[in-house]
Amino acid sequence: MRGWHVRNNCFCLRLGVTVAPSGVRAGDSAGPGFPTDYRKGRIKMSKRRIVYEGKAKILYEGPEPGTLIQYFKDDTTAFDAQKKAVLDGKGVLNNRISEFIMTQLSAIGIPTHFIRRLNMREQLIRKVEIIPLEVVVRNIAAGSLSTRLGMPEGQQLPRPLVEFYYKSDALHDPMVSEEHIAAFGWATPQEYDDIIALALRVNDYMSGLFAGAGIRLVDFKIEFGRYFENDHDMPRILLADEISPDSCRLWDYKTGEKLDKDRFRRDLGGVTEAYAEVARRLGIIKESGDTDNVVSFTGGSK
Ligand code: ADP
Ligand code: AIR
Ligand code: ASP
Repeated sequence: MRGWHVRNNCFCLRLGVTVAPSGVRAGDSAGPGFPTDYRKGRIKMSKRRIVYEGKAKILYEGPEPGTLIQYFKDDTTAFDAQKKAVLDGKGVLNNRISEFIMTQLSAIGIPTHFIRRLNMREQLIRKVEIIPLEVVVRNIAAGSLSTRLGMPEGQQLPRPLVEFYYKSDALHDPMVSEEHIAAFGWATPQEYDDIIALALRVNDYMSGLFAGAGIRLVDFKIEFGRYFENDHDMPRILLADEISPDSCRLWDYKTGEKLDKDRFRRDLGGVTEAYAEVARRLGIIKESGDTDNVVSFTGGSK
């Protein structure tokens, strides 16, 4: 098995940019105030309008109507942001991993918000009206399901389970049923059916994708939104947000080692290194043999 542990407290990845141990990242059109011209969008970074800043990402106004730029931060939170850290390079990895997975899903006909990656931390996406539901698909008992039902972590579930949580940090994302979704109009019955069908297809495809990389897809969370192509048409449901080790539970097939955000939630250390291992196994980045175009993460990744 390929090891993924940090060697000498520093390991290197070919990501195409250089990341300094902290602070400004070369080749990385960082946050606001960075006067970079987009070839296509012609938006000066310093003039971009922030539409929304969340815990892990920033959404900027996009270059064309109906688009947004999704910026992946290094910020990491858990337990409704009670626990916080900045993990050097995490945003770069999540941007690349989410791009990779969304592209693969599009290729099998799952409609997604992803248009194209702009740089190491940003991607152009279609702006959607987010359906206020976190859709969780589970293959193996873990996390809140294990706590709620007293089921040991690691127990295979008889079939994939789809669960819904109402997106509200203030209410701690409570679990809801089809009844709540219909009664409160969060999704129409047709949208509800479409979301379940899409979520199961995403699970099917991703389970195979990760299995091929020696990784067990335990569970994951996805979000959907309504995309209005033009004012008169019915909206289309698109897969939105991100798919990354922040939103999935990923266990090494052989060792059971966690390669996802639980490393942060449970203080296991080596968070960014685990995300990098996922990217490496998916073939997104290569183990570096040379020294050019190298991202170097040094320490402090917990
Ligand atoms: P949070 O809002 O939970 O702090 P993030 O920091 O990940 O989470 O912020 C990203 C926000 O962008 C999320 O609230 C998500 O619902 C929203 N979002 C994701 N994709 C799109 C999209 N294509 N259009 C509009 N909003 C989106
Ligand atoms: N998740 C839920 N809210 C935010 C995220 N990222 C993801 C977790 C896990 C799945 O949803 O990362 O993969 C189920 O989480 P839980 O806590 O309900 O067991
Ligand atoms: N991201 C959410 C939070 O910050 C939940 C989690 O992933 O644990 O609370």
